[in-house]
Amino acid sequence: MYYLFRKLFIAVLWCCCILQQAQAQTDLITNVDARKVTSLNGKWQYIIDAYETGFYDYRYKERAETDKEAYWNTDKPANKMDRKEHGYIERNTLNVPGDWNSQDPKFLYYEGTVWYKKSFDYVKDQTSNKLYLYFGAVNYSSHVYLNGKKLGSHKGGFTPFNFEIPDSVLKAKDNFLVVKVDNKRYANEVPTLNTDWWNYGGINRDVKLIELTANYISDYVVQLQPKSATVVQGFVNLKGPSIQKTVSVEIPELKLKKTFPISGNRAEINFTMTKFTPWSTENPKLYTVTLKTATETISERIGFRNIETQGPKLLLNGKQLFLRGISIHAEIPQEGRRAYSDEDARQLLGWAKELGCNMVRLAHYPHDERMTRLADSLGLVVWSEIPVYWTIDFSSKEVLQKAEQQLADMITRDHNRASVIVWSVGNETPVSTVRTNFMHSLLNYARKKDPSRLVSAALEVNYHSKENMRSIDDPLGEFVDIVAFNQYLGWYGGTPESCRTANWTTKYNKPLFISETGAEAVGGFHADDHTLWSEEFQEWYYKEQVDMLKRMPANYSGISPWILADFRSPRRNNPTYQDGWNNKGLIDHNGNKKKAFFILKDYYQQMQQKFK
Ligand code: GCB
Repeated sequence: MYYLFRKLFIAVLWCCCILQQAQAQTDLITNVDARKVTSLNGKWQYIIDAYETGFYDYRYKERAETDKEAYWNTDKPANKMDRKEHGYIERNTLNVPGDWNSQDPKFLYYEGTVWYKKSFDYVKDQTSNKLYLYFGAVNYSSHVYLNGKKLGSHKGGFTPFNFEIPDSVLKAKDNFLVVKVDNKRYANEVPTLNTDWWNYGGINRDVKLIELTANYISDYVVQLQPKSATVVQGFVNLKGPSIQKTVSVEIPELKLKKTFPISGNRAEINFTMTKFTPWSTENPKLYTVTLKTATETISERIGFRNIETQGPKLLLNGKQLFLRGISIHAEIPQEGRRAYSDEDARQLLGWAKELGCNMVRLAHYPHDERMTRLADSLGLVVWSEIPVYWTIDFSSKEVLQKAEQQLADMITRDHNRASVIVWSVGNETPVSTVRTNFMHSLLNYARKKDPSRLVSAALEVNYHSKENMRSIDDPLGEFVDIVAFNQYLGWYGGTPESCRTANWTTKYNKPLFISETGAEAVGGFHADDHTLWSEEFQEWYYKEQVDMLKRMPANYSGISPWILADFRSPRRNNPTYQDGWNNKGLIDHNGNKKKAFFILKDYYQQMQQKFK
């Protein structure tokens, strides 16, 4: 009997944990900038804590909340005899947002714990209002404390999260906010130990306080129903005591106002829009959409468009779309750092526009929200991805849950962005039954959460020496909407001439997309085109690739070469030509365009004419 009770007790506890996790997930507040926001960006003081002394005691036991040696507790000695072995000081500050690696040479290769501290004053407008602390992204895991109390913890380096600040914890003056940030890599995390990008640690995106009314809109979708050109379908989710009866959706430019009943803190949205201009890459029309409840009004600019596939064709608003893309890392090459600002987004997407792109692949993880918002207004369609990269532990349920969480948060943050057309669940994952099941679950998860967009993943190519045939027959192709693959013919294997005789095929009657191709070149290094690492070699590689594209199967629907700009990578250790950089960029460390940039630009001009 005792054992039965014990089992029952454990089962109940487990259920509570699951419920709590689900709660944390649905809690993500969207369209944060339309709320009452106070930025906590700026200088934060820090402590480097390689041994995690602030978190574990000398027996390596997690410190109690009240432990005065814990780094979330005050660093001020109470009196002359109070021994303090930690302290935050003006001399040690980091900019937030921003990775730590690029801010001081001592951090360049650092992987471990850094404690961040910020003081702030805050008085709410109304005592009944709720206050949240919002992080755009912290890489990788974080524990957040305010005035010595733990607000929560989070894992995942590229997705937003928020914690409520209870009234009992908030002070009017001098709040002591501490965040433990740890970017150590682990085999059972997402991404895993091995990637081809710099593991930039830190509070890499904006930090905000968000004040909301007691009952507030946490999330909503106002988007065209799949396959419909006129029906808007969606929902509004509210949080807090269920006091609201209705929510209205207004689009003043269309003189449209619809009211929907709220039941159980949720309203289902459904209405028809006739005379409106759909969002497209040529005309990225956005409308101001306003949501109103009795206590809250929030607006944002939203575009309405339809994306679908019909057999081998990709259609935007019913018209065939050819993707003139480029892959992008969230990195500013001239400074070798993570991108985090409006100016950064303008630089990266501005370069993509100069190249003649109508599409960007935001690799290999969700980028800053600024990127998808700017893509909305520039008319760039977006492929958005989670860092399920290479050799994730596909056998682990726990890893699958972590990947799902990142997928859910990426979708929730951006599901009103017209620009985002594809949710990608990963990149170059090695074929096996466990991996296919894992990836298939993620595809299903994304589809269920957002039926209005396409799902995909970047796959690998199978080489058959007979007839020099390269085929895309990864079993995951069965479950994706777009069959995407990476190929480096002429760089990893063969010379660019190999492109002339290569044949391509796929068994899937779906749009075929080349999610990567590329070769390295050191910006400013000139030689003949048969000299590896020279701009001329990279130019030749692109010429041969472009010629080969003419012989792609009929379902070939676009390409996003690797990559817009050079980026740091610890895997790249040729001391003469790499020195810690992957130089496949079409733009170099100084922001200069390499010769290959113009080959791709020419190709895109031709393709734009062809698909007019
Ligand atoms: C790939 C990966 C990408 C790498 C690239 C390379 O296939 O998807 O993350 O950076 O190749 O440069 O090798």
